[in-house]
Amino acid sequence: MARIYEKEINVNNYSKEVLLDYYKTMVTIREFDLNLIRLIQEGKVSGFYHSGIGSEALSAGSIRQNLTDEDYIYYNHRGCNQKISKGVPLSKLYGDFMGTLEGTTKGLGAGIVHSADPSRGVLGQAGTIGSQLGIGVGTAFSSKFTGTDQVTVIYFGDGAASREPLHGSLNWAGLYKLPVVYICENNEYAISAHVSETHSIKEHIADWAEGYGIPNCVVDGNNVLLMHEAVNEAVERARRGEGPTFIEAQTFRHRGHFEGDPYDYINPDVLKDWKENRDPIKNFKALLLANNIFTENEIAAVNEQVNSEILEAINKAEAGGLPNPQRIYEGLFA
Ligand SMILES: Cc1ncc(C[n+]2csc(CCOP(=O)(O)OP(=O)(O)O)c2C)c(N)n1
Repeated sequence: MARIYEKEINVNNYSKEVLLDYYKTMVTIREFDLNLIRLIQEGKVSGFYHSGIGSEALSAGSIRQNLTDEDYIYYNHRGCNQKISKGVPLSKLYGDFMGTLEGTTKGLGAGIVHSADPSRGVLGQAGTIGSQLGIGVGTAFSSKFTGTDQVTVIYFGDGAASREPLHGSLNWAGLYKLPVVYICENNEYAISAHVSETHSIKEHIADWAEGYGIPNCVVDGNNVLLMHEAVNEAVERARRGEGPTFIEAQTFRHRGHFEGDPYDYINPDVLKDWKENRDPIKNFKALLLANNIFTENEIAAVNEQVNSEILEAINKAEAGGLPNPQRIYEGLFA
């Protein structure tokens, strides 16, 4: 049975600089998302968008202080949270949504799931949910056999974890002790299907890892410091060559599966509880204020700075301009 990850955390053991970085990253993720939704509503961005609001701590905590540009991540389809945490410039992400030359695909457009930034180890997702579980084992293999200390982190949802690619991936990573950290973003729903309707395992998704001999745990994914600690142990373990770890991070979506989903299959009291009592940013801000690490004024200044960086990024993305038709032939090999 998966271990519940618990640890006494003393916020004073973290430097103010690091705490600021966590707070700013989470606020940036949320404001990026809210502004993207605004752009969709204004008709400036089209296509599906899967909001990551409510799960900011999961990405910021796992990535910011644990991974370098050399480490690889495969994000999930709510993955702007992860791309922002890994340092992909906001203008490039907006550019991909707008289809402008500023985007990582330089005008081909990408929406949420087809962007990549190899210079920061962001290698993409895959067309179908869970496919990144197989591809991630490939990069971990390359790191192991070329003798680097790079770690591959694979993000996927509870729905993706109900598919077969998880098992092939766990088997291979367990067999070869590959430097992989599996992070299952368990927000309880795959579109409208509750996790109890998609998994034969009745306790925790992390229990799947048990059969493959892979250490595993269940962690509160909305607690940014706890998330950092759990992933730190897993990353260090992978760097020492001791193999993969499976982390099930519990969280909840504040919005529907995609923008436009009425989200009427959720119990409103449950949603209210997550928003009011388990919001990762609200709780982290309260912790910082209660410990006199930041003042209200300092927090307000960070929020203001984030807002101006977001607007600057949107302007830069728009100014990138649309590509000419010749663009589709660039990078074409056959
Ligand atoms: C193989 C495959 N089946 C179905 C889909 C359509 N689809 C996209 S997201 C999604 C739900 C995924 O749920 P989960 O993995 O829990 O992630 P969440 O949306 O909750 O973050 C589905 C069914 C797909 N992209 N690929």
